[in-house]
Amino acid sequence: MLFSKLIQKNAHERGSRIVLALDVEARERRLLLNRSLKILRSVSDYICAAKVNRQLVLPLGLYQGVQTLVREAHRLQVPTIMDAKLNDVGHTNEAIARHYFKIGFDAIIASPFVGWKGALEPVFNLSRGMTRGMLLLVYMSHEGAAEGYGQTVIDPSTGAKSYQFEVFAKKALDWNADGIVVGATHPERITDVRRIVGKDLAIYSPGVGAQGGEVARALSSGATYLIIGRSIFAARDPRGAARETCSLANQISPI
Ligand code: NUP
Repeated sequence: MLFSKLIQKNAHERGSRIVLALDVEARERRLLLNRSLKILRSVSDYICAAKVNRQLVLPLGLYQGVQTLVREAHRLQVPTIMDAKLNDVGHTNEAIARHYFKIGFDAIIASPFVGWKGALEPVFNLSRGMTRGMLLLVYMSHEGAAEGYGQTVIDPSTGAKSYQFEVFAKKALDWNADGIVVGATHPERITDVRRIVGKDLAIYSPGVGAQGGEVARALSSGATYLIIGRSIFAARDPRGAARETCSLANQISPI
């Protein structure tokens, strides 16, 4: 099943638009793996996917470390996203993506700054061949995102001016991405991007809670899924926090 359909199906079945960001920390490897597994199991009813980034891959290792987590997520019927923010030349992007797909990740996040030819094209081809998903960063959640994603750029062939994020949103359509990432801390950018991509492309929005973004603003601006880490996993009761966020999201935008 296409990744976009897989996550949509799961979101409907669980009644949740929350993608859990598992950025857990611990002083040693075994503890880190156990803590991550515990959080994943405790909130799995209230999430539509789980996301891992290199903060976890580095201390745990991929094979046998993160792989254990991905297998457990799949046992719980939770799709997994690798937040690799791929941004190298094609052959290394492809080799990196192959490792992530090999251990079972259902989708990978990439940075569109590197472009298509000789950079992301091989990864998109690989993902299509393996029926996995590709998500593209379109406007990040941090303050400095404006320095790159908010720049005014000039199309070299037509001379037309636009914002960098507008170009990326259009590329996501051209490249047939399975979803895009736009920060919840910039709800007006979510609205702009939604206008460009139409209603069908999923917008994944990180930055709710710990980074200051709001569930209601992000969803009413057009976000499809919310990527949430610390305000769930670092809560005293992660399951309760996930349940509450889920029901708040459903009040704003029922799934
Ligand atoms: O623009 C982005 N902002 C962001 O925070 C793109 C991301 N992928 N993320 C990720 O979302 C970040 O790496 C982290 O895993 C998660 C947000 O976590 P939190 O702020 O909810 O704890």
